[in-house]
Amino acid sequence: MTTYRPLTTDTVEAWLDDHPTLRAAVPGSPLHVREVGDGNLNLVFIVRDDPAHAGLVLKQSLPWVRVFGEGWPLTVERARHEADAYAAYQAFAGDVIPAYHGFDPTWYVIAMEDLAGLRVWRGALNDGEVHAGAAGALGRFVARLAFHTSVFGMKPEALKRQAALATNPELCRITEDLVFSEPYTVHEHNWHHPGMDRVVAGLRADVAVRTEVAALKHHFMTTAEALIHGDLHTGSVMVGGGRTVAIDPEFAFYGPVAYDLGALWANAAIAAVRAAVLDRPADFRAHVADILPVSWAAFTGELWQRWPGRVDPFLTDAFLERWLASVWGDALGYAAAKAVRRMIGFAHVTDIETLEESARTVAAATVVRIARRLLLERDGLGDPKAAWSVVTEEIARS
Ligand code: SR1
Ligand code: MG
Repeated sequence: MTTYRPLTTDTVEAWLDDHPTLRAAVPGSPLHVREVGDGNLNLVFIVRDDPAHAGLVLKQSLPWVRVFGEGWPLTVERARHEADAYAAYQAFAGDVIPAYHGFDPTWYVIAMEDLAGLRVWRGALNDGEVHAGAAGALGRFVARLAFHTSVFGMKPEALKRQAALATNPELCRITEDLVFSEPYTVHEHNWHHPGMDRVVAGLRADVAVRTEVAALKHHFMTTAEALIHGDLHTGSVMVGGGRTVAIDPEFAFYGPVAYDLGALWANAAIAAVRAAVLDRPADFRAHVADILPVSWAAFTGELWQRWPGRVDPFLTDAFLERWLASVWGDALGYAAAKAVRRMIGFAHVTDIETLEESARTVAAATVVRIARRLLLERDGLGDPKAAWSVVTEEIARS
């Protein structure tokens, strides 16, 4: 089997027969193979000897966008970027990434840990589950990648070589278009609930909003700080049994660290709006409200902890203070852009789309109001309390 073809549940076992090291992890036959990919892009197979026990996960990129079909071609190279990101993150991320077992560059298949017993965080939040350690683990994860893949923790020559290999133009282009440009224009990819027509028209006509988003897009396209995850929303995180795992780093590239935090915070705000609509209990709403402050405290705390080990002592403590302040403001901006795209762009989220029809428009409009204020007021939002008060105020208004 030497040429690329999309795998199926029927061909996975034969593929594994050609990969003896991986086959040793699931030696039985016939294997139990389920395709469980629920993201926008790829095939994901859970392969087990015994359906009740963890086996192996195989993830394969398709030469198109899965949820759109062959009419939207997309390079299969994204699987290599994901594999390379896992390989780089292994050195410092501990069990906050899945155990990585290797990459087949012909079939564009990544082999990794079967996270049996864990579930996607978005679904857990949708169901009102509390996973107390998740926000802290993710804040520390972003800090670690911000340190260990950047000039903070790498020699400049090695960093530049790694950054060159991590150039990920096709996936960056998706973000540049789907997150930053398209939601603010009339584009065939976009859709929204009919009750949102006025909100959407107002946002698109708002020159101040467009200028802020243009500045964020420019920042995203020109800032090469660290090997960021690139798509760290709650659908790219698995939780359970006290463990938090960041998955799906196929959008990884040398980009702005603030983008990963912004992705997380956008989805925290969206989860908060859902929780309010569903009148979830106070402890769950407090848990969602903690995601931003807890992840930010974990992020800054972890960076300060690693800071004495930085490669270049010319970068002073005062510099780190200044850099963190810029990350804070940029992350709020990215959170706003990421929230808007999930309400009026191509890829929406189940947090909102599984609400009752009548609640969806109100919820989506609330998210857009939150995002607009974060975008335009972020210079005056100096700390997590101030930032989250925008979320609670707009929820109270809806
Ligand atoms: C065409 S891909 C749409 C979205 O799915 C991924 O999860 C990324 O967020 C991307 O923007
Ligand atoms: Mg993904």
